[in-house]
Amino acid sequence: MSEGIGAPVKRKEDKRFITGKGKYTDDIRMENQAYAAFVRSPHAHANVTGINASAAESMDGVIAVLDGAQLTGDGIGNIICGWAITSKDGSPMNMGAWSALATDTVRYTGDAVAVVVAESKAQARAAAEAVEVTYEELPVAASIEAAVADDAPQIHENAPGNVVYDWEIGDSDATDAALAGAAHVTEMDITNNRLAPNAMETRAAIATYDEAEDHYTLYTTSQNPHVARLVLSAFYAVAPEHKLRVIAPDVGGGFGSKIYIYPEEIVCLWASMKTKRSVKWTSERSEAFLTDAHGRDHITKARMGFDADGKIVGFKVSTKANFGAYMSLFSSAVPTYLYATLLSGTYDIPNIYCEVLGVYTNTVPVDAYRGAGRPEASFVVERMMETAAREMGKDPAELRNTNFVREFPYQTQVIMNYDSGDFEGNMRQAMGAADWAGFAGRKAEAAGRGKLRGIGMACYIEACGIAPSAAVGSLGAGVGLWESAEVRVNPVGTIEVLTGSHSHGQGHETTFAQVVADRFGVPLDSVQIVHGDTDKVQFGMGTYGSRSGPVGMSAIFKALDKVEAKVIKIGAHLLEEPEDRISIEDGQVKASGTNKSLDWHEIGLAAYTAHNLPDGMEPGLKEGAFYDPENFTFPMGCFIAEVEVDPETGVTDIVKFVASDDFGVIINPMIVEGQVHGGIAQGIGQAMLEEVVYDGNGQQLSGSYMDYTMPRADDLPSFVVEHHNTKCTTNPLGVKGCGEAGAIGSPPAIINAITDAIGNNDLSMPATPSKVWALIQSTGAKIAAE
Ligand code: MCN
Repeated sequence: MSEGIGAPVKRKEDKRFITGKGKYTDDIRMENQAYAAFVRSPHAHANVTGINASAAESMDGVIAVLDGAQLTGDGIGNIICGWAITSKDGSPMNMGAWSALATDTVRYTGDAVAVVVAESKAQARAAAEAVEVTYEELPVAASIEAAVADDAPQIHENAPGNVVYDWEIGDSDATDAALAGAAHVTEMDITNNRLAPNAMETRAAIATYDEAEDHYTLYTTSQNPHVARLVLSAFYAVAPEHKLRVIAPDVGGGFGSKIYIYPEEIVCLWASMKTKRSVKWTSERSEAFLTDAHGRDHITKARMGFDADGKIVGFKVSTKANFGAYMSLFSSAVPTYLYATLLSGTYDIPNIYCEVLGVYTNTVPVDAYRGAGRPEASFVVERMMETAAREMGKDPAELRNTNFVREFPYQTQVIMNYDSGDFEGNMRQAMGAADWAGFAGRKAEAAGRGKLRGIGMACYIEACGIAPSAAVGSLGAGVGLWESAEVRVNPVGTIEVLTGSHSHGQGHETTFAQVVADRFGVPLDSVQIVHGDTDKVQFGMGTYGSRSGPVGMSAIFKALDKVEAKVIKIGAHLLEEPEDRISIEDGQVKASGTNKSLDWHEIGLAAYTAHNLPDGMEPGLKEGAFYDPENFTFPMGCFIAEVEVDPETGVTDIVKFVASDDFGVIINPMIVEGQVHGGIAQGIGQAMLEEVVYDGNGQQLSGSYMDYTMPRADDLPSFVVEHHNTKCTTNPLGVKGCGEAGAIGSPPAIINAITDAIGNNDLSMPATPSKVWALIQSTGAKIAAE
């Protein structure tokens, strides 16, 4: 079946996207719509001592100026964090209050204080500037170091020392003992730089309150509209769940940053009720830098011990994670259950211990960004492996090979249970494609041209499709992490699939349709994927953590099982043959051993005319399913980067980048390759170019594309993407997620390559030319002195 599972069909959705016909939130125009502009704090930490809106209120076009006192007065709840983490001492995490509009105190530059609703965007903005807010400035802690210092200002009253939690996993004593007896211990201080997500479409919302129906509609740039509806109604009390419709239409990328329910959506809904107007807000790019949740921002100390044969005996990690000024929706889980649980990497490590200190700072909240915790884990593990190999004089590939997990299922010391993989197979494939063996010759040739050539490897593993619901619930998650689907076969045989996953660039309209086309042998074009609307789709948990393939498609698969069972019954009845002879192939229902068959549409018609169905069968052909995974899926792979560094300037050129991934069964190889390309580009961006920088006063110095460097095509080489797949054993399709892998494996591969080239392990991300140049100077000076 050329359009089914495994076919590299072009994306169905691209017709509308590449012809400019996509319909994004900002494209929605409501009758009687007004515009919101937020009054934001210019200070990172201050008490709000007064708000004078009288000048703004009298300006042209201004409908209302609303502030935090009115918001809380109307009973709108504080913003929640959905995963409760318990500290070492058994105490719950310290949640500071976060009101969608600040009441007494602002805690980061950009914190919203008030909103102006006006007839035009320009009028709203002008009036927002005219709102006079008086502040009493407070001392600022804009970094982890500043927040944990003895004299640090207190950011939330109920979080002494700015500590959100002090969490641990693993066996500390056993790990200490293993490290004490190790033949070699590698120690590193590792920083994971802070990133801004930068989806192409900035966040936007348009909210409408229908007074006659007492009903709200919110169009929003969301990765999970059902979760948004649930949280908005259950926790923020903006509207009751059955009276709130949330629609996430076409969404131009999210990368995690559109999972959360931000203040602006809450305020637009509330303001639509207050003003009886549709209220629209579209973020400026500079507003996005200030207010979209950032990613990463860890400081880590790690020690890895080896025996005389190079076998890892223990791994001890201590991490400090920056949460920014408030706990965003998923944030607490990122440096704990999405990070520390991946610290076994692809290796059999008998003793692991990790402690994580989560801290508040006067910066925008930090939450999941492509990979969420797993890039940080993979960076720590793979930098340690490479550095250890160098220190012990071992080949980094062979050191990894000595330690690979080889038998499955494999229970790590940090919760995860890997179901499948052939880690050495991926490494050998990548080494072949990268011509690992020929590197010495290329290095010598480059040296002849005055260039420093280096090669670096990373064997990442990650966990996708976070699951099962009962397990995550026992670890503190406030939601279940299943997915739902409904498959509707229409009377004419066309098929609609309603899914709780949300596509914002991942090509679900194509790959999900391929799963259906594959099952029944129907044309891809006869299958329509419906998503992103709480009034159409029964329920859903949305898209993040590369879950839509393993979890979303598995829900569809289960619903297809039910549809198939009914089709077989109808076919058997109509063809007057036993059910065990009936099969569905190439869009036909056939009875084996006979020449009897029915076209696919004849089944649909029979189901809905209901003139001749088996006794007792309900008419119609529509089935739903909820799928709760029994385990995560564990995509893994080996990435190899080869770089040339110009010692005169510190400029690094990536000359080759090879990826060998294991994604289980692949539904659409072209879409998967695109996902890997995008992920690698983001990972290279983190490794070489991107960093959010705050100054000591909490002012963001990297708040525009003049200061924050996104990777561009000419920063990237042509990637070689290979696969060596092993089927996932815990979901019906055998699929492992692919959406984050590139961003997880590439930063360590790049930094390992650059540090190999310059002969200095002490390189932090982003590896900017000035940093690399300075290290070359200090390495050269060190060598000269020796
Ligand atoms: N797929 C496949 N075969 C597999 C695995 C996946 O054909 N073995 C297909 C899936 O059917 C889907 C796509 O690949 O069409 C990605 O699937 P999956 O890995 O399950 O990831 P999700 O669909 O859940 O997407 C989420 C993931 C994440 S977490 C981030 S962050 C990210 C990413 O996807 N954000 C993206 N890729 C992105 N791509 C775009 N363009 N924009 C974003 O915001």
